[in-house]
Amino acid sequence: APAGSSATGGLSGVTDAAALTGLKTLTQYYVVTAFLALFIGVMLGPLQALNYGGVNVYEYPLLKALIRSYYQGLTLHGVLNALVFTQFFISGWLLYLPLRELTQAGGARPNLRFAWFTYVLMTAGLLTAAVPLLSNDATVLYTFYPPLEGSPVFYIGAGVMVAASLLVAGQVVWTWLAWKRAHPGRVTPVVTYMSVATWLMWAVAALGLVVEVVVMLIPWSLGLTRGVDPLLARTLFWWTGHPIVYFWLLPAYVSWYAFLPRQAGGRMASEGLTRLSFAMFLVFSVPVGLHHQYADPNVQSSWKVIHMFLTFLVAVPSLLTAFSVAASLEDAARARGGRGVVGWMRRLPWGNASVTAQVLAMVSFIFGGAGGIVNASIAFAPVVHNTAWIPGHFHITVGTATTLTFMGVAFWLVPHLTGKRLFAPRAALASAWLWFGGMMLFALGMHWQGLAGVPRRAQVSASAQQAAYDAMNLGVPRALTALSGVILLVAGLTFFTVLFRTLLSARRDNPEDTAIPVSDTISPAGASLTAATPLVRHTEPLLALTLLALILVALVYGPVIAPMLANYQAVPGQRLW
Ligand code: HAS
Ligand code: HEM
Ligand code: CU
Repeated sequence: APAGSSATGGLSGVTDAAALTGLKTLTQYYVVTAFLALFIGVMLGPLQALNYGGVNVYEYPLLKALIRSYYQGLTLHGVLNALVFTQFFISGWLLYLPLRELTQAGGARPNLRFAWFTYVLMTAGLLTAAVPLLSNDATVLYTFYPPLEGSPVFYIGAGVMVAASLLVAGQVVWTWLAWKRAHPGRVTPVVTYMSVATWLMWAVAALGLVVEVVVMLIPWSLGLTRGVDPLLARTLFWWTGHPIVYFWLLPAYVSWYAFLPRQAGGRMASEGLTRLSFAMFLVFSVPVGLHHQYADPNVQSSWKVIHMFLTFLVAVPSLLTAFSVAASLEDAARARGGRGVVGWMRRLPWGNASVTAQVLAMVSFIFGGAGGIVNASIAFAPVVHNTAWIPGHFHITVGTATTLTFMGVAFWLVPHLTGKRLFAPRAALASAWLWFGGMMLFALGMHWQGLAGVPRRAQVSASAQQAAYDAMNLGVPRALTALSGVILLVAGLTFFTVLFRTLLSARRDNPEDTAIPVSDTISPAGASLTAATPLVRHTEPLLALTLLALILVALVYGPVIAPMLANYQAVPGQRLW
């Protein structure tokens, strides 16, 4: 790599090697903060699973001293797991990978000072939001729908966190553009391509939430406005709320496409197809939010149906991904001597905790994705909406496809970043199977209860609701749900023991310190754009695709939001806890 000055400014004189070492330390901070949040969040989950097993543990004095109510616990669980863990992990992962790849390709260098600034800002946002969450002043659940009104400190902290993530997005895009200027006519390396596409998608997605929080919720919770319009707030929330699930999923796809094949002994199937999937996510992830609002009044059904069809369209790149990653796993297993139509699967390296965790995460996602298609179908939605089916759906998407993939990644990433050996690889392997088994049972129990009509977000085990719940005769799914909570507690404790013992070990003797498992490709894209296939050439201009995404969003949200603005209903806040 050329030793020239930093293309991102501010760091001339620092060598590439020193910049990469600094980036490793920063990434470690992001990843460890993420897992600390997950640790607390996951410890609350089994209590909720017991609730859906008919066992109320929220009256125990010890627990009562820690959390005031079921809903304070549920708010912490949703926020820490789905918002904090994901955002910190992804900000580290999708900052490190592209900046490292671009630095190694030459002509671009990370601006470490700016990168640290974003980490400090994000952490400051988290600590700010944590105060009202812990003091029971923002028990508004992770969706914070108005007119539920939390402390302004919560909305400000959350807003700062999101702003920090957008600065990470900015740094990655900026560095990529600097690299492009230094290498005209070159094809963007594939890991950077996937990362930049994900960040650009998130930038378009985040607009809804930013407007909701900055223009509506913060002034309102500070008492500067009389009220807010709940319908408009929900619409802006789901503008971001659906694509945020792809912001959680695509970083897992990066691993499935780029690293898992090498770890399993095979190759990525096709770089062109990989780029096509990410380009499709960039364009189609956002204009689908109404599939969370089929039950909302005052939104025209025709727009709900249009969002439904666009939802089916955005399932296509996931189906492409299923094909591609299955092909690369088959390539790996056959290279290891696998035979037969399905028999090859036995030859995957099932002894490797990182591979096993990720393959199991994929298996869970087959069911999670199928359930998503059911949710999205406007004819089925009324049966499952607001029932226990929905937590069933998202614990095998974000709770497993994403989380178990990130756990599997951590099994090589943490040793890579720290130079420390993975503690107890067999315990790591056990934690992956326990998590997968626990979540599949959880999903079975919760989907089943949902079909029977058990509501989500309900303390069904509390005395006021217990009789009605008992009368539903759901012994089997209730038992499955309670049992899954216990299995998941064991899984979580095993995983965190492995992780924290690895981090706390004094020895830095990991022989694979520098290895990132980058896969070769069966059909590569090549280096030069002029020689590349039309697919590669047309998916390369990510900024133009972002513009296309913005136009599409304006087309399908403009006519939905305009009448809401024209009929703005200022509703005063409520505090129900
Ligand atoms: Fe969802 C609600 C529809 C994907 C998360 N979703 C939620 C909520 C969350 C969530 C958190 O349309 C709750 C929000 C709340 O609190 O109210 N979802 C979908 C659809 C998809 C989908 C159509 N969801 C996700 C992902 C998530 C996630 C991804 C997180 C990461 N979801 C909905 C709808 C609702 C909803 C409605 C609202 C429900 C309501 O009524 O409130 C699609 O993107 C899914 C496409 C996926 C596939 C599967 C592809 C399979 C792959 C694996 C292949 C495996 C292999 C393994 C190769 C088509 C890629 C091979 C194995 C070997 C052994 C070799
Ligand atoms: C909600 C259990 C891990 C994200 C729930 C609910 C249960 C539960 C029973 C439904 C509560 C209700 O609707 O009243 C568990 C267990 C876990 C676990 C036993 C593992 C030990 C996770 C993970 C994530 C996650 C890893 C994401 C990374 C969520 C979210 C909600 C939720 C976003 C929705 C909160 C809301 O409705 O406001 N969890 N969970 N959970 N869980 Fe988990
Ligand atoms: Cu959605």
